[in-house]
Amino acid sequence: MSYDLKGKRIWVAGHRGMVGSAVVRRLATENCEVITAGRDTVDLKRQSTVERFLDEARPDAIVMAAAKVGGILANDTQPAEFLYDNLIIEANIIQAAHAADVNRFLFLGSSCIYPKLAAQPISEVALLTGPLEPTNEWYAVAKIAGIKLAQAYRKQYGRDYVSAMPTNLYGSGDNFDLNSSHVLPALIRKAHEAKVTGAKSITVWGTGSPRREFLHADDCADALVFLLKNYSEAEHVNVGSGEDVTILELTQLVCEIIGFKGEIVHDLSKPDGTPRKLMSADKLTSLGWRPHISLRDGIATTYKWYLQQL
Ligand code: GFB
Repeated sequence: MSYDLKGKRIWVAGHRGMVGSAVVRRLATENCEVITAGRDTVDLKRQSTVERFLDEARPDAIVMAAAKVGGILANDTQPAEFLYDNLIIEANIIQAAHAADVNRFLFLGSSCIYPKLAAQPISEVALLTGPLEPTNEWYAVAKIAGIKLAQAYRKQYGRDYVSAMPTNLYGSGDNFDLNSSHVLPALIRKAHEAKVTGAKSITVWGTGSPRREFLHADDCADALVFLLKNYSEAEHVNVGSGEDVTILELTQLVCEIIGFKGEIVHDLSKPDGTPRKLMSADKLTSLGWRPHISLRDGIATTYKWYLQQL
């Protein structure tokens, strides 16, 4: 399968977010026209405004990077928003895409769709084979529904809608708010602030033993454009680096890159979440894609971006 992007009009929904902005940057190197719409133009939670926008904009393809996202604490404490916002946004966009006769669609999910205790590395067929991780089951259920919506429009209407499941992402444009962020931006901020204030320690949540896989947002965007051009099957595709580290190892790496030499203290009142979620990269690798940004280089450039924002 080959989908030629040349001359195509592509709407990147969620273009202000970390992933959406990376996709816009990546698409700028293709011979296509990128369409974006701010919140003032399209409220993605209102079906009529999404329908009106797509009816006028008439893109050839859509990359759906719009979502309510957050780290383990945000997921655990705002279940209503993580479930409702994500369900309504994806339902509105996918249905309106079909209504506006948009035949190519790339839906983005997350590695948390898989069962908490799935065999590692997790392959695509593990979906819906066991109970979810409780801290993010709300988000996971919404994302599973998104995969199924894309499959349903493919099955019933022959739409060329596909889904990609990125692993834990990080990079420029990430959220560094300590209550709602994912672990990597939180650690960058904590290590930086500890270094500049001369603090003796930084505090990480949980035991430090959970393992996580990380992928830079620019690598993710590259993989997404690759899939847009080369993939057309009902089954979703994992998008990851194929390697994972413990949260303690990650903390030590961040501290080394930033130059913080103090102690690492654990806050055991905070959740660990799922023990491990390393996805199998076999499917994407066999299609011909590989990541290019190492975790060390990715953290260093993300730290640079963070410093520029201060
Ligand atoms: O990145 P994170 O928030 O999300 O946390 P999940 C990963 C691990 O890092 C957990 C630990 O074991 C956290 O306890 N951790 C240590 C920290 N220190 C910190 C800290 O300061 N901040 C944060 N945030 N974590 C999310 C899901 O799960 O992953 C979402 O909730 C989504 O639904 C996302 O799927 C990719 O990897 O646990």
